[in-house]
Amino acid sequence: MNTRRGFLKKTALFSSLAGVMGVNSKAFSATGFSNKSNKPIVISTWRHGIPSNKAAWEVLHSGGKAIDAVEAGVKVPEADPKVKSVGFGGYPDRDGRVTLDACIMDENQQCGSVGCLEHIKHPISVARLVMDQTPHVMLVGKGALEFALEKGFKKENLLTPDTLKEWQKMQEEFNRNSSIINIENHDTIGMLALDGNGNLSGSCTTSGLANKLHGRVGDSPIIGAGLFVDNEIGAACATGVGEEVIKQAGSAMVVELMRNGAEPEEACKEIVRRILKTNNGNKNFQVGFLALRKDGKYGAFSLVPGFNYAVYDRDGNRLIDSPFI
Ligand code: SD4
Repeated sequence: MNTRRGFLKKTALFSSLAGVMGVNSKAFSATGFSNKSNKPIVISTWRHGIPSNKAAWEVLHSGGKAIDAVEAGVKVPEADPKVKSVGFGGYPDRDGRVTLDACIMDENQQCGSVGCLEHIKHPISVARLVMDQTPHVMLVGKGALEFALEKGFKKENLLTPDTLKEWQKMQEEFNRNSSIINIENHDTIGMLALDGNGNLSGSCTTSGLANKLHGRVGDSPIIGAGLFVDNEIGAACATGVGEEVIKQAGSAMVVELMRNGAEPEEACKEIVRRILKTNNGNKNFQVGFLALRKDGKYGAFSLVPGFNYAVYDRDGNRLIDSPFI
């Protein structure tokens, strides 16, 4: 019975059952989800989340901190040339340059970020140093590169022969005046972790939209858009067309909705709905959100089918298809 009366009836039934079973009803949320935390846990976007989660889990399982787990986790696809939308081997911009965006955020709401960074394989570790060793949050372009080199990172060519070949083929398809994102072509990794001490952290790293204008920065390095962590409430990250995510302050809003009582999936769905609305119901692109609540409950939602995410908790590491509109 899907009425208020039905809800009240179910609530009453639950309360009396809890009483009979000697269960403390305060141990359950309004949705019946146990407040006992599902921790540690790490979740991340797309199929390459599986090996990334594995690296993060090693940190979490040995008692490490969420912030170290989310850095170690996303370094896996950053170094993998087969992952064409993150780090080394990522698709270049319209001018053939690989420019990377990344950010990281910890349980104290400390954060660091780099935008349009070239020649550095692990932008997430540069973002971590911006957080740990500077009074700033964000460094971009030449300044970010200079900072990385100063900190001992190696300057590398990130464009692999394989990616170059694909990019050259893409040029025939793309209109040179716009950066179109193909629905299958966005594999940003966003990762959220809750450690054994109950602390949350997140990371996000990408080469962004293939064929973007040089200098374009997406949502992924923007705190509140591509990633947001509030250790009292939960964390969220985004994937897909970054411009749409930025316009909604997507990840911060997902966390805010959870603060106001929305379930993780429901919170993600609401922001996807807002994006759909501002696009007048047009669905020829993809956006997806992933959320992890303080108690370890997680959820996701995307605009169109195809988005999946990896979850590693005490039940193992698995890939889950996201619901969509
Ligand atoms: C961006 N959000 O730069 C990224 C694109 C992406 O999975 O690959 N998302 O807009």
